[in-house]
Amino acid sequence: MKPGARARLAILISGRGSNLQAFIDACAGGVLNADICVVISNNPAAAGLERAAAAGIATCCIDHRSFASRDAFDTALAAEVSRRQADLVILAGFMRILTPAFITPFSGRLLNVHPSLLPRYPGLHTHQRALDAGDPEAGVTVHFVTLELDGGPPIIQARVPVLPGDTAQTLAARVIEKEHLIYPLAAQWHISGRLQLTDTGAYLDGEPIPATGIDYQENAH
Ligand code: NHR
Ligand code: GAR
Repeated sequence: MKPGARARLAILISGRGSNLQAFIDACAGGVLNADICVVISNNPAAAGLERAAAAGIATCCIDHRSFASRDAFDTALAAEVSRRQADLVILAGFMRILTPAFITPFSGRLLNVHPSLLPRYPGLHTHQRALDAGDPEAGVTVHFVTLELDGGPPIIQARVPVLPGDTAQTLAARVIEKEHLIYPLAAQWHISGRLQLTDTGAYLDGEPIPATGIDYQENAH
């Protein structure tokens, strides 16, 4: 990418697309020096596809159910992202586990937002698991995607309190507000060349990022 050029983002979704909306807003509002070149869903019914179309963004549905294997699905997904010449791939509520056929070509340019304080609760049902464990706080992590599910190096993490009477739904609503703040911020770090993934982990401005990511404090970035 030429210095100062607008980056091309491919955003992968499976559902509602509120994180996608945060990226649409961040691109339009100048927070992100980027354009979304395509929104891809594995799920034809994803509401996020309509948000993208409403914003004039190219959409594409690659239904995993029409492929014989994960590998074949991932190969088709990778071909679409490559065809759009994306600089950075954003998983935004994308619900299919990815194989090397997708991870390898985009390694270092592939981010995910996961709704827990990793390394706690990789995988699914994170909010219920935090409640069941009696955790006093919960949160969200943006991380580089590697082959290890939700195990790639964290970039940034934001915390919220767990409040009396919380359900998985009320907790999720508190967490997702933070997702919408930290995910575009991490993407902008990547786009501006500040963020790197190497064999020894993730770096911001050449400094190793702590094992649980940079702690997001509002008004302090
Ligand atoms: N792929 C790899 N290789 N590494 C990661 O870190 C990934 C990934 C794919 C998706 C997102 C992740 C999350 O943030 C993500 C990270 C789906 C599942 C899952 O179990 C787990 C974690 C995540 C996404 N998916 C089931 C599957 O069989 C399907 C579940 C469903 O359709 O509801 O793929 O939490
Ligand atoms: C978000 O909370 C995201 O962190 C989570 O799904 C939600 C998607 O919301 N991701 C995962 O659980 C990935 N397995 P959205 O579609 O409104 O952005």
